[in-house]
Amino acid sequence: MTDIRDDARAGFEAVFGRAPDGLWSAPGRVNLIGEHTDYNEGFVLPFAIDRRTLVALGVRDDRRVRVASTFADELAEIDLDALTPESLDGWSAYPLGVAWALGEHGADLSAVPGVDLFIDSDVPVGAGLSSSAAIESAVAMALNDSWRLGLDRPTLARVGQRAENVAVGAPTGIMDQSASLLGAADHAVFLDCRSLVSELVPLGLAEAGLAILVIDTGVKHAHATGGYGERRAACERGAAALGASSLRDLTVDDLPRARQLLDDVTFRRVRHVITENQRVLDTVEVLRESGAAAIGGLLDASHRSMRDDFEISVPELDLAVETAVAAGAIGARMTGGGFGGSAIALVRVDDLSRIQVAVDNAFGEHAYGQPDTFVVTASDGATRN
Ligand code: GAF
Repeated sequence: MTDIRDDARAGFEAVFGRAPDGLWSAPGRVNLIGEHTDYNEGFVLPFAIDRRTLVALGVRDDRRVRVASTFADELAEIDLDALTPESLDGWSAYPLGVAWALGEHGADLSAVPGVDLFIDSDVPVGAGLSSSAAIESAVAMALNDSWRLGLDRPTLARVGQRAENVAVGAPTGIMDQSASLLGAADHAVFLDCRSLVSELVPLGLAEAGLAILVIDTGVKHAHATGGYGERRAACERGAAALGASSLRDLTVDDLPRARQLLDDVTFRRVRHVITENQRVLDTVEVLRESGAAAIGGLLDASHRSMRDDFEISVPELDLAVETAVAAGAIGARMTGGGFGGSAIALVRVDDLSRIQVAVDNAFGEHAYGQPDTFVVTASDGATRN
């Protein structure tokens, strides 16, 4: 089996006719708990996974930036002096948007050289595992190092988010890029999305004989269109009606008042975010005091809240979650932005194959396409390879 690093180097050489100067990589992520809380300045608990995006980079002697990848045929090309969000579209808006956003976050790009980039990835696209944040984080690290910009990882996470918000046009929060840049093996990233202070929380899965199983339903989602932005708007509307600058400022004690002041839909959106923030705090506490085997109820409650209150699940995700739990998973929930993508199940290693078979069978019985199921491990964040 060839290493994806060799593939990225070979891909660079095939397109650009020379060896790259360096190789960087950044992982996708699974969110253990804390969904749609990041843009509400709340709490999240994702971890970086062992699926990565590789960027091979070669410095040029002019100001052109050229990007090729394994997931698109065309070579995108632009002059650094012409780089604006409006000049970007398609998949290359992710990497080129990062180059633009670095300039927006204090980097002086007036004298940096152009670069050739080749991108390869084994993070599945559209599966809710943050393939886009993995591209942004890998490119941000590669350019930060090559251009000697000296930006720290939390700033690079904001650069990636800015690229996604402005160049790609998806109104997403800071969670995915933070997981990709700040993750560490066997740990989850507990991030306060208001202060951007983060802490690594040990997961201890292997020692406890546990694993996280990803169930990729194959239902594709995109956050630049549709429900994601609508949910974000509902949260902002709810916070404003309750006199709060963000839902982070509200707790479960505010729910009776929210019930009185808000229409039913907005109330349920708000209730999800408020209770989900509390579930993140509870999960961190339970992980520390009792270990991962004790967080199943919190994962299940999170899924119900997303299904019933935030309404971002789909039948395939519900089936994955229900089947996994019925077959013995300790807990399960959809992960990521929703409207498709993946569920995660916390399982005993001994139960893994039984749960995988149960999920496959259930999808077959419902005549849904076969899901892709695989174990992920918590891995290190973005790095130079
Ligand atoms: C997507 C977004 F990119 C994140 O910022 C976050 O809002 C998540 O959906 C939902 O928790 O992954």
